[in-house]
Amino acid sequence: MAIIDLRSDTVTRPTLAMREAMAGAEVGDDVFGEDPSIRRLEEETAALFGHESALFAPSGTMTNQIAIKAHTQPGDEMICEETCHVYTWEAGGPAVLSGVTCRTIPGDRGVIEPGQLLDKIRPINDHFTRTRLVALENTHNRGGGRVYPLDYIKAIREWTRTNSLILHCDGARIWNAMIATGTSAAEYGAQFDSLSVCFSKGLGAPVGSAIVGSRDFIKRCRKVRKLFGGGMRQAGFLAAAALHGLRHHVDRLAEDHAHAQVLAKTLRQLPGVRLDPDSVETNLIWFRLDPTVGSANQLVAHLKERGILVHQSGPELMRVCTHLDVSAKQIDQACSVFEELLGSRASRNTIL
Ligand code: TLP
Repeated sequence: MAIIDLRSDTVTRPTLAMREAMAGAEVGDDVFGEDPSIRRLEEETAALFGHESALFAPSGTMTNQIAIKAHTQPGDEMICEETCHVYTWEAGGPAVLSGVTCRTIPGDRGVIEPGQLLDKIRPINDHFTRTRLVALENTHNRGGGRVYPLDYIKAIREWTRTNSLILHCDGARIWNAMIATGTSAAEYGAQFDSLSVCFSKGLGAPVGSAIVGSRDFIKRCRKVRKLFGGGMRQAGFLAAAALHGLRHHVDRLAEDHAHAQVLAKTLRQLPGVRLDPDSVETNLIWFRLDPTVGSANQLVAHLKERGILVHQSGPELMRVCTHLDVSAKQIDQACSVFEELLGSRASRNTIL
């Protein structure tokens, strides 16, 4: 049975063309700064976002945490949205790795309104931490792949600048935001001191992320990457895959977004299913199952028996994600299975 894996866009396997690019990659020792493929990827990524420099690293978690450490001193505070990845899903990285406290703010589908920030800077006083950094996530994972509105980002940028704070973007899926809105990488890049961007999600590379920022900042990041054990040697094979994704897989994200709309339309119509949030802007759909219909455990197990994998988060909450390895035909198949399992009682073949 062919598996339709909707758990995450991290599950994609390299395409044939990507594998060919990997096989032909020129490589060297990147800890010595001698891997030509990594240097090319770093230069191209930095230029795309209009920044001076970039640094390749094994994961988005590592690039976010390197950026936080390079921007802060122990005892500093970072402001972020309460369900964001850097705070919720990175194993307490800011506290463990950087000695940084997080001041979390409730968002609307992951988005903090600029006005919510105005009273959040701690006064300079012996009692308080130093407010140092603000981190935004675009698109926002738990916010249902919501795109951060550009006018909000600009207003927050203005406020951080006026108050000498640093603004970081967790742009693991910034490519999806670019395609959903037509905003260029350079326009997003201009709003932030640093961005973490992932090649191993929508762009389909097997491994790898980059931090983008000023030359001085990236120099500090390089040292932190070494400290975190993220210095790789002949990793140009991975950079070649990332570069292939960057050059060939950005525009096609529109397909993933269209597929997500098809899935969302089906899920919305099913009794007992509630999208959370209801709006779907890119490739992520979070949804809840009413416990009177069945548990997420049961649904996940029934879907798995039929070859459909979804991500589960707790007793009611699940996520499906569209990506390069799921075709339009497979999306239709997945919709049919959801309908078979959860459609109106009259037409339902299986009761959870
Ligand atoms: N997110 C993963 C899981 O950790 C939840 C996923 O399947 O979505 N920022 C954001 C916004 C992310 O969603 C992720 C991955 C990361 C950073 C971390 O990237 P990796 O997995 O490369 O460390």
